[in-house]
Amino acid sequence: MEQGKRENKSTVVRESALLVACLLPGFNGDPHDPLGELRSLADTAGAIVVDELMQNKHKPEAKTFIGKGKVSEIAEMVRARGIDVVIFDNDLSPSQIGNIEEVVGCKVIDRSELILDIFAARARTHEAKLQVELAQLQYTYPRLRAMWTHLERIVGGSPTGIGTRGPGEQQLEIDRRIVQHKVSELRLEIKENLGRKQREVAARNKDFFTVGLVGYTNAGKSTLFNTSTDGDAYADDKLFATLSTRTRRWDLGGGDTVMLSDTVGFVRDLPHHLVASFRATLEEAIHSDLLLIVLDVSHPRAQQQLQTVTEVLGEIGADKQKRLLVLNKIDKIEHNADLLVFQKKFPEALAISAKSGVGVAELVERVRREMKGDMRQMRLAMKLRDGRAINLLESRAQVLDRQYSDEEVVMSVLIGTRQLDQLRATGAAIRELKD
Ligand SMILES: Nc1nc2c(ncn2[C@@H]2O[C@H](COP(=O)(O)OP(=O)(O)OP(=O)(O)O)[C@@H](O)[C@H]2O)c(=O)[nH]1
Ligand SMILES: [Mg+2]
Repeated sequence: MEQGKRENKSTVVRESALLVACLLPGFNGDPHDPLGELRSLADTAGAIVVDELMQNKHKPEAKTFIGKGKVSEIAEMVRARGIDVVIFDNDLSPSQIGNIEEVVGCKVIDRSELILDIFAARARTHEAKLQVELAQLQYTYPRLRAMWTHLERIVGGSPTGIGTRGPGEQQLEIDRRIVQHKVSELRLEIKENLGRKQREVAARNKDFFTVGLVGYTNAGKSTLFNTSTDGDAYADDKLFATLSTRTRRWDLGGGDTVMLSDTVGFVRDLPHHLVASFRATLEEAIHSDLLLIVLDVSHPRAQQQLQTVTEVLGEIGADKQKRLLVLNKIDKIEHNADLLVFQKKFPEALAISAKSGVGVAELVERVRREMKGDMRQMRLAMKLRDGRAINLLESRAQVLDRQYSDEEVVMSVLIGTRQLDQLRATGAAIRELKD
């Protein structure tokens, strides 16, 4: 299942890159290191960052986004340092890319394209590959013609490297009609997958309390997933280490089990096509009973990352369930004040280190509490022939007493209110006896 049939059409090429950011009012990245995240993204994509350039502006130029003088400066740097690709932190229009490429004489890509490229290289499952392919086609569609002519002129033949992966060189040549046909085919396949996924998720939700791990990329979701379950999710100090969802049993101890899902990380200014096509991947998170928002609280931009995560959760429609904020990587925090700020603002939040395990026991207790709801002592009656209901109750509740009659068993149990609702939702016929 992990290895889809679809071949990855990309090859990672070590290209020398120049990073460019045009800082506009309202810039929501790191003011102390505005190119920090783009640098990590470029590095993840396999580029070698040779130089960086920034410009403050009140508003972008219509033709080239950054100023004319800066474009000449870039052209100069490209020639002097043998740069293969110029990567913009801003999102550019197809014609802006064309205009800049004309002057600088090498490939120009923007932030969205870079992110798409990383997703293309990382996608492993059939589903993730379909989604990336669709997002790439939708993204490149408006710039299809411009791109092809420019690439031909610039690289003199088949394009290679960052930003040219994906739909592939032949597909850039083909008629737009064919691309559109392909887009609707992919949409259909993804829709069918989504339908199947929704049925799977609904079935699982009937039997288990489900918990979704969400958060900014590199927050430590997969690390927490691995320590909590026997899951072997790939965790690495790279952006977008995880691209598809994994769900595993999380044994909370004391006979309590929930289902835990690890998901793709979020990033600011995620191309919106990508958000839409990754909906299926996030299905588990959208419909989980509880969301754990994992935040790298040691990160200088933790506040903004949390905001991005909250926004994306709204966009994908994961806004109905209870959320619990998990402040991760507390072992890495240099100034305790940084943690206190969050704890003061979010008194409900849990501070943990997924790596060392500090705080994980408290997290388990909180999840258990969420899963069970308020604990109550009750007397519940079930038909003896309803073995499933009896089994469920025996395994989920603390049974204090059992009284059998010919047809019924009456159990005195200590059980959470939410837990009882869940048992009833499975169709188990459980009758409450009032004293
Ligand atoms: N110091 C420290 N490092 C951590 C902790 N948790 C995770 N890490 C490290 O942070 C990096 C990212 O961890 P992952 O678990 O891959 O992060 P993720 O949220 O799954 O990232 P994506 O899959 O890219 O969204 C890895 O190098 C982990 O070892 C922690 O509590 N403390
Ligand atoms: Mg991960």
